[in-house]
Amino acid sequence: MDEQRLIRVSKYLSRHLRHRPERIGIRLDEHGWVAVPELLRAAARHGFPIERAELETAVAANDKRRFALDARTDRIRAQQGHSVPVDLDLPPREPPAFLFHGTVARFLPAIHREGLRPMGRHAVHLSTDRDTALRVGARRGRAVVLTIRSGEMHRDGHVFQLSGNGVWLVAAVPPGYVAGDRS
Ligand code: HQG
Repeated sequence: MDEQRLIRVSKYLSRHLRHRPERIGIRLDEHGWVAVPELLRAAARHGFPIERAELETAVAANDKRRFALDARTDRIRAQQGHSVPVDLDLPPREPPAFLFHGTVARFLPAIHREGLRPMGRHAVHLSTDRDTALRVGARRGRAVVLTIRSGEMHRDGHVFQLSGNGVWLVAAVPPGYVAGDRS
C-alpha cells in the first residue's frame, strides 16, 4: 500500500469515524465503535472501496495511532478527535503536573479570556510534551505552546482522560490554569 493511499484511507476513516458517519449511512455506537464489515460495505457503497487488508494497514501504520480495532468484536473506532458526541468510555486518570497545548497567537486573547474550549471537538486536546504541542499548533501557522497546570486542575476536580493514542482529554481549561506562552 503506497503512502498516498494510506493517507487517503486514513483521512476517509477520520472523516467518517470522527465527524460525519451519517454521510455514508453508518451509526457509531455510544462509545464510537462500528462493525468493520458494516464500515467496509458502506465505504464501497459510497464509492470508496477499502480492502480489509488496507484498513488493517491503515490502522497499524497510522502515524498517530488514530484508530483502534477491537479484534474480539471486529469493530473499529477513532481513538479521539470526534466532533460527533461520543463517550469514549475511558477511565478518569491523574494527569502529570503540566501538559501542553499547541495553538497560534491569534487565538491567545480569547484563550486568556475564556480558557481553552473544545471548539468543534468533544474535548480539549493536551499533549505530554512540547514537541507534539508544537506540531499541533503548527497546523495553523506559527505555533505557540501553552503550559497547562493540569496537576492543579485535577486537584480542583477537573476530570482528565488519556486516549488510547496518548492524547490527554479534558472538557475545558479555565483561563486561570493556562500558565504560559512559548513559541
Ligand atoms: C483553539 C489533530 C479561541 C485551539 C492534532 C485550537 C490534535 C480556541 C482550535 C487534535 C479557544 C481548535 C486536536 C478559545 C481553544 N478561543 N480559540 N477559547 N480554545 N481554541 O483542531 O488541539 O491529525 O479542534 O487552540 O494533532 O488544534 O486530527 O484542536 O487551535 O491532536 O488526529 O481552537 O487534532 O490530530 O482546533 O487539535 P482543533 P487542536 P489529528
